Amino acid sequence: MSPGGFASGGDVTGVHPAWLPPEAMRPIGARTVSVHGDGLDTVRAEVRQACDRHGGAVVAGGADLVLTLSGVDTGPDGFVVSRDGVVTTVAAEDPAGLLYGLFHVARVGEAAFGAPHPPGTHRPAHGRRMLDHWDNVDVHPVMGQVERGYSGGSLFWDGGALRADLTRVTAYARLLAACGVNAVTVNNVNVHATETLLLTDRLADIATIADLLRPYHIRMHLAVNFAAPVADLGTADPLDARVQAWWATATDGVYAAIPDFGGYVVKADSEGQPGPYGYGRDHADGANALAAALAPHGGVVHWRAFVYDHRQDWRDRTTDRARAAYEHFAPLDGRFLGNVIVQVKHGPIDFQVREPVSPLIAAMPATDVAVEVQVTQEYTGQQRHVCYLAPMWSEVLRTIRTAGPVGVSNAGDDPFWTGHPLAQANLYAFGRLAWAPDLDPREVLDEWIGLTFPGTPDVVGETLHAVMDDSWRTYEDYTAPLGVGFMVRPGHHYGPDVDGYEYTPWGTYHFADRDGVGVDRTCATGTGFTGQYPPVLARLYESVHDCPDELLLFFHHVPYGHVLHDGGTVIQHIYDTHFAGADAVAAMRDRWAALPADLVGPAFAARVADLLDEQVRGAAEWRDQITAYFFRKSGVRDAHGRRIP
Ligand code: GCW
Repeated sequence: MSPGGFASGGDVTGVHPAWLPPEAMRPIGARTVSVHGDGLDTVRAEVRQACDRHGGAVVAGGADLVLTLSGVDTGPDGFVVSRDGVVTTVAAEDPAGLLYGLFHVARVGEAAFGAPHPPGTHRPAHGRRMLDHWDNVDVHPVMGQVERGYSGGSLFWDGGALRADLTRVTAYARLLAACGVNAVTVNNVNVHATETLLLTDRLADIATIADLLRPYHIRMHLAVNFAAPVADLGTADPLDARVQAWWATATDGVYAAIPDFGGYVVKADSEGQPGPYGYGRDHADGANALAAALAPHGGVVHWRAFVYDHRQDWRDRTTDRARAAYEHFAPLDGRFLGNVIVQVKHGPIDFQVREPVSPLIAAMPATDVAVEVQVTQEYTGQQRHVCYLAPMWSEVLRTIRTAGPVGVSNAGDDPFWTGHPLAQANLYAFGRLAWAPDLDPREVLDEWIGLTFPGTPDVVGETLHAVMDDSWRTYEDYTAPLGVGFMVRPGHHYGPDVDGYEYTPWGTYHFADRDGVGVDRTCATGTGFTGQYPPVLARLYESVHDCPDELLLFFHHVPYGHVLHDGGTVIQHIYDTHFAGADAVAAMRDRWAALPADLVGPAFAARVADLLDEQVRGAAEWRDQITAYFFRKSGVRDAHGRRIP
């Protein structure tokens, strides 16, 4: 049977494969399995289904695979796997750990039943591994049902109401558990009027979703509007006792409906959302008011640091959006209550293809910090372009130890879950890197391939690696030279527009003129942003000679003839990478076309092929606009004499 025929993520008809289709459970289901312990309903149901399908049996003792709750010392969610020659044993100290252990066996496959090995312990690097959905309850007139969503509608909401059929929420929960995610928000951080009511009048809706997530050990969090108390009190001043009491009462109500509720996510004083500045208070005052209400219940506040001036004057060269998060938050270190987590975008600006790591992450030693990455591909091809993001996230997550990553989800009600079928790998990789940041992105991709297309010939994996491994750098090649970002069409952010944002209030990103390009963010002559880094990095970025090439134009304004570490000039690099990037995309399309469609299922193969056509078109447009723009600015010809329009 070809994988295209599988229902995925459980038995959901019409949905095309994601990881863990029933066939991927064969290593478990074809054996005898015994399960020991209480609170293991989900584990038992998974095992029973797998055995029903693959001919194995659930037995009381004497099994090939023993799954047991016992006193092993793994910590929450951890598990221990051992094999003594004939029996593979997975032991965990809590039911979540045993579920993760079961999915681990599915991932490892037959190898879990091979040579004997001593107990190996698996523990997540982070206790909380969270996905945020930017889903609107009402269809927003500009942003639609899902803000920056490229996968159809919301899995949870449909035109103002909770979906009538929530079958796919259960399937989604299963997929998330199988990659390690254990916390989810189901509404947009831009909390509009209807969504504000989720906290109060429409609590039953989120309680219903929480009930579906719970069997897979996923806790519900909610994005809330800082101004929610205004409707009742006329104020949301976080230091006003009535406001604090309002949050305490509302939060008690939430926990009465959802006893294991995780907490709140807040976007405040950002892009028009209300916040503490409106009352002359700061972000610690704001976050602490909500944190105090959650603390008695064990909940947390994720308070976003994405605060900047989106009404700046492009003529003013001292304002630098990159500086903003640090300026607003670093001085507050030490003032947040213990259950506040400051949620920081991985780069200082906004999920661009290439940014340095945000200096704020290292600047708050006394505060829990979560790093936020964008799984939904707003700035990385909008799930029309292949862009496997694990290599980018891995660079950040493996070097920085924080409270736990947060990803903006890319899933929706699309039959492939993620619009572009290959974008499923980003969702999977987010969960795996949140669990184990040191994993090699190529191995993570191998896992996704193995779980999505179990038992297929090697050519499937080879093709997927060829198309995906370097796709992030390829996307960078044709869109964002040497750290320049935001050359996108304003509003929807798809496709090239070099000056689209250059003279707008949202920030200025390339400063190209006839002599040179790049943003001078040095302390010596620029905006001083480099000074926000710890000394070693500050020195590295401050020096035009030492700054890594890929970030050169993020930190420096240089002449077009400036020579890079590889000996080429900036302008020639811009030409070369754009031609090479567009060529690489054409090669990706050819490679995909050579894969027999039935190996991945005809629908899957066709959707990827269609989207690769669009990526080839899009990459050529990027190449032509960027090379033409910089040729016209600089007057420097391409050393290889290629055609620049
Ligand atoms: O990059 C921007 C997006 C907005 C988003 C914002 C944020 C939810 O364009 O759509 O709003 O980031 O992260 O809050």
